[in-house]
Amino acid sequence: MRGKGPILIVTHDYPDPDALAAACALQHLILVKTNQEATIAFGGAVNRSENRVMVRELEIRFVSLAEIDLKTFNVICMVDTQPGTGNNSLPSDCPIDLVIDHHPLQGLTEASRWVDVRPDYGASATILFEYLKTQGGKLATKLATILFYAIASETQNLGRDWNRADREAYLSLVPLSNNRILHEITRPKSPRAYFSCFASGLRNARIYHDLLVFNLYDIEYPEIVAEIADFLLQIEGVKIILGIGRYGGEGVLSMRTSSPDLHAGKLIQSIVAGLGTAGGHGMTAGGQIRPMPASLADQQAVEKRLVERLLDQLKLLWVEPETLIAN
Ligand SMILES: [Mn+2]
Repeated sequence: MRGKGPILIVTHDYPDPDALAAACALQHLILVKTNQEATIAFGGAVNRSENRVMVRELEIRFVSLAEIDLKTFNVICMVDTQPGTGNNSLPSDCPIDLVIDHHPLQGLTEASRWVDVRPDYGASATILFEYLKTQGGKLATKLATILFYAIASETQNLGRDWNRADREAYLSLVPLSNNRILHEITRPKSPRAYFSCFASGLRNARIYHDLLVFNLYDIEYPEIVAEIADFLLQIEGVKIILGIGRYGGEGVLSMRTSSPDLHAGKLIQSIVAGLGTAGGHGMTAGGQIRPMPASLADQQAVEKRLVERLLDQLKLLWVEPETLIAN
């Protein structure tokens, strides 16, 4: 990259802490090695309260992908996502120079010059941590805190989809991180509208055997589906969650399971086939339905189709669902 001119780092839309941390770490590495300030960009926004505090407290700088002219960049990097996955807003014909990710390898990625995809890793932040470690030098507190929070939140403190490298990175980052900021990030204040959305998720939740499905219909921001899915996985007797919402004319799907053998990433791909894009890891996955119809009845029809496919994949018979809480 040295001497090539302006560098862009793209991550997935509505980035989570892992995507932001991987982008910041790559930006730092590029600065140290080439003395150039790379630009971080993505589609959508950062909405989840925890992530907003993280961006503010750790001074993460980024721009909206919609507002930049791609032609002004000579080098394009991608982290925590890959070309053609459907969860980033880079045009699919845009050549990518570097891809670093921990999701399963995509065919289009292989055209890039630097490809480092490690699906066995719990976090993209762990991969970038290894790059920084190899370069030597001390990690500044802010960057260490960003990386630590990314690994902690992505793996739920080494509880899901983690490997030995994640554990090593996590442990070496503990003494370097700012614990006051970490506390502020993990205990953020949220607007009242967030709690209404939670309440509608709880009221809507229906249980088929050990599968729980909830539909939030039109939502104010897409990240809320994954957050409620994480929360509902704590219900006794529930092994798998499918969360649904609608945002910007698209369906937002989130899948969570407490049994990695079910492989959420493969399951969600099989139920979304022909309706949109999806992917993920053993215990967490996400997807997009394109388009998601606007009327309530049509959204319910899409949901019914997804549930039927999912029950089929899980080899479960159709049953009348039970509601989670009495209405
Ligand atoms: Mn990630």
